[in-house]
Amino acid sequence: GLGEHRAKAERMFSLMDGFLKNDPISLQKDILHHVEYTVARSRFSFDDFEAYQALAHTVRDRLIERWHDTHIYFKRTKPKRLYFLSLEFLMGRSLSNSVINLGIEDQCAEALNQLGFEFEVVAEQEGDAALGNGGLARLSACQMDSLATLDYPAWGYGLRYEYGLFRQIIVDGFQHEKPDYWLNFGNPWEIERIHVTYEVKFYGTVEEVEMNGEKQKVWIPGETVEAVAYDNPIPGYGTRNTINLRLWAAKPSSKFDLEAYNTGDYINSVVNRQNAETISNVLYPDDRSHQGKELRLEQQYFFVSASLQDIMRRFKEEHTNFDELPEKVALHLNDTHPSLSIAEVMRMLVDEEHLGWHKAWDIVCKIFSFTTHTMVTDGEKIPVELLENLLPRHLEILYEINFNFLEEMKKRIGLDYSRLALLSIVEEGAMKSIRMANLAIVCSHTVNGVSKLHLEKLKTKTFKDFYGLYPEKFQCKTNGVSQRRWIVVSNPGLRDLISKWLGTEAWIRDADLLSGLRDHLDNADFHLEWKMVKKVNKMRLAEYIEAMSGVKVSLDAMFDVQVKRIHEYKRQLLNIFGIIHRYNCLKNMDKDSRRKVVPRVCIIGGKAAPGYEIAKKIIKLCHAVAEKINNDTDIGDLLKVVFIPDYNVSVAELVIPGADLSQHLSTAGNEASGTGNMKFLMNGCLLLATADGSTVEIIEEIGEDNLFVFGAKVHEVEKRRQKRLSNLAPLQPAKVPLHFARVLRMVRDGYFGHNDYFKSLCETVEFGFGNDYYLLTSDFGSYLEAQAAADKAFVNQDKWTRMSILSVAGSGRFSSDRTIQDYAESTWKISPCRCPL
Ligand code: GL7
Repeated sequence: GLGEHRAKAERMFSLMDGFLKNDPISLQKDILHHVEYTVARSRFSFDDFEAYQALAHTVRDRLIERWHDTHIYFKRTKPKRLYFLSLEFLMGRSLSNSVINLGIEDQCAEALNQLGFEFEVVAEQEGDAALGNGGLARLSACQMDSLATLDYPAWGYGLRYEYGLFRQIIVDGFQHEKPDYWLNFGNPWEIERIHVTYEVKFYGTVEEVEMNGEKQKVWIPGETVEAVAYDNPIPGYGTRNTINLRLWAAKPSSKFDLEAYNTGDYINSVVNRQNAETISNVLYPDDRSHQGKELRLEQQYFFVSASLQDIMRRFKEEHTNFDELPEKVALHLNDTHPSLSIAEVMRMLVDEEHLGWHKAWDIVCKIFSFTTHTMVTDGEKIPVELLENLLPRHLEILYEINFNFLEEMKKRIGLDYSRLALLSIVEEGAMKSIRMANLAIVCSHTVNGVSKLHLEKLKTKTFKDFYGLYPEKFQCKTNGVSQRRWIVVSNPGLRDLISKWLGTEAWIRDADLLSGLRDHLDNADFHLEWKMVKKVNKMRLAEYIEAMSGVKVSLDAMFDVQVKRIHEYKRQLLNIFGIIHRYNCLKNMDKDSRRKVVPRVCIIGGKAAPGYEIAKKIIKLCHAVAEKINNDTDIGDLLKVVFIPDYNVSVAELVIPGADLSQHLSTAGNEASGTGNMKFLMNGCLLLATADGSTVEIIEEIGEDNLFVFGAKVHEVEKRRQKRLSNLAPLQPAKVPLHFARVLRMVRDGYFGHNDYFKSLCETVEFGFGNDYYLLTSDFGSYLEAQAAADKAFVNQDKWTRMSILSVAGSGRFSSDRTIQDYAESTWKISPCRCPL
C-alpha cells in the first residue's frame, strides 16, 4: 500500500544521508572517493587530469540529483514540453559552466586547493565536446543553457557523434584534418541509458493490407539499427532546474541479420552487424551544405526516428487522446536538418495510430515550428532516388503532403504553374528532390529568422512566395548568446568588475541590468579597473599565442581578432589584404611617422571545410603573410600576424576576452545573424564590421559612434554587383582602387611565395576572372578608413574605454535568455515550470 511505499522511500532517503552537501570538506571527501573508486587511482597520488576526472564525477553526482528532481517534477505537473531538435550542439567544456550554474565554484576551488590543486589548471584538462560546426551549433548550446536557467520544461535531442568536428593541424601553413575521437578519455558528463533504446528501421518495401475492411499502407522495413540514449544534464543558473540533452548513439540491433547467423556465415554477419554503428560515427564538417549524401540521410532519419519514438512514448504515458498533442508538445526544427520529423510524425499517426490523414495533418501543423539559419536561397535537398531506397514509405507520405498542398494552392492562386513549381516541396528536373525548407515552411506554424535583416530577406527574397501566402508565420527571433558562458565562465575578471559596480550579480540571470554600467561611464576608478581587466586577459592571450606559434607580442599593441569558420563570404581575405596594405604603409614611413603608429597584433583563426579549396588557400596565405611580416626586423612590434590553430569553443573563451578589436566582414546580406559579434561585444571588445546580420541591431543598440562600420549596405550590394558585371564589357577600364591592385599584385607575383598556389585564390577577386562576387574591391577603401578610425580611437584611451563600456552596457539585448523567452511566449507557448527546492 501507499504507507508501505512511503516508509520504504523514507528509509532509502535516510540511508542516502539526504542530498549531497556542497561545503568544501564534503566536496573533498567526494573527490577522494571518486579518485579511489571511479578513476581507480591512489588517493595519495593523482595528477591534474585525474583530479579533473574525480571533480567532474563529484559535480556530476550533484547534477544527477537535480536532474532527477526536475524530471519527477515535470512528470507530476505535466506542463507542455518543448522538444528542441538539432543535429548539432557545440557544448565545449562542461566543468566550469556546471560549477558556476550549480553555485559551487568557490567551494570547489577551495576543496581542490586544500588537496593541492588549482581549479583553473584542473579545468584546463577537459577536452571540448565539439558535436557541431560553427555558429548554428554553438547557438543550440547557448539556448539549452537559457532554457534551463529560465525553468522551461524543455528537452534537447541530438546525435552522439563518436568523432566531433575535426581537429585542425597546421603543417607548413597548410591545414590538415585529424579525427577528433573525443570519447577516448571517457566522458563524465553523459549518462548511458542502456534501457532507453529504440529500433530504427531502414529500407524495405511498402505494402497494402486490409485492416478493418479498409486498405492501409504498411512499411515492411529491411534493416534495423538500435538507438541508445546518452543523457547530458544541463543545469540552469540560480535555479534547481536541470534539463536533459539526449543524444543518440547507433548500436547493432539484436535482431540484426539473424538470417546470416542461421546460414552459417558467422564472421561476416558479425562484421555486418558492426556496420550499424557507423551511422552516428562522424559529424559532417561542411558548415552549410549537406547535399545528397546517403550517410547524412541515414543520420537524419536515425535521429528523427529515435527522438520521436521517445517523445511519443512520453506523451502516451500521460495522455490517451492525440487531440491533446498540440497542447502538450512543441517540436522545434533547428534548421532544415531534422525536417524528416514531419513525415515521421505523419507516419506514426496514420500508419501506427490509425488516425485519418486529415486529422493527423491537422495535428502535425499545430506542433512544429522552424528556424532557418541561412541567407542562401538554394537550401537543403534530398534526392528522391535516395529516399525511395532508404525510406520508401516516407517518400510516399511526402508526395501526399505535397499533392494536398498543391491542390490547396491551386484553389488559392489558380493554375499558375510557374508559381506552383516554386512552392512545390518536390523539385522536378534532372535530379528530382525534396526541398526541406519548403516542407518545413508548409507544415510549421512559425518560421523564424535569426535577425531583423535575415527575416527581411526571407520575406522579400528567399521565401517571398511563401510570405505572400502565410505572412503571419514569419517572425524574427534575433539570436543571442549566454552571458553565463561568455562572461561568467570565460572572463571572471570582468564578471567581478561588473558585479562590483552594479552592486549585484542579478545580471547573470537578467542581462538587461548590464545597462546600469552606463551610470559609471565617466568614473576614473571604473575606467582604471576596466583597463586592468583587459590587460590581464591580454596577458593570458599573449602567453597562449607564444606557446602556439612562437610569436612574442607586445601588450601595448591593439589585439585585433577575426575568429570564425573560413568562408569567402566572411572575407578573411579582405582582412589579409588590409594587413598587407598596412605593411606597405609601414615600409614607406620615415622614423618620425612610425613613432605615431599604433602597434597591431592581427589574430586570425578558424577551420576550413576539408573539401573547400579556396578556404584552405586563405589559411595558407595568412601563414605566408605572417612569415614575411613577423620576420621583418625593420617592422618589429609595429605589426605582427598570428594564426591561431584549431579554433574551438575553449579557444574562443580565451581569445575573445583578450581582444581589443574584432572583425566581422561578411558582405552585407550574407551572414544570417552572426553570434561571435555578440560575444566580443559582451567582453568590451570594439567591433569593426559591415552592416550585416545582427550587427545592424548592435548598431541600433549602442549607436554608430561606438563601433567601426564600413562597406556596402545590403541595398547597395546588388547595384555594385551589376556594375561589376557591366565593367566586364570589353574596352571598359576596370575601376580597381590603386591600393587594392598593388596588394593583389604582390600576392599574385609571389611576394609571399607560392604564387602558383595562390593563383586561383587571386582570381576569385580579380577583374575578369572570379568577378569578385563578395565585392572586396569596392569595399576595400571603406575598410581601410574604418581601420584608420580604429587606430585613431585607440590612441585616445579614455574614448576607447568609454566605447568599450558602452558595448558591454548595450549587450543585454543579445543574451540568449531574451531570445528564448521570446520563443517560449510567442512560438512554443510554454511556461516556466520551476522545480521547488
Ligand atoms: C548560421 C549562420 O551562418 C550564422 O549567421 C548564424 O549566426 C548561425 C546561428 O543562427 O547560423 N547558419 C549556418 O548554417 N551556420 C551558421 O553559423 C553554420
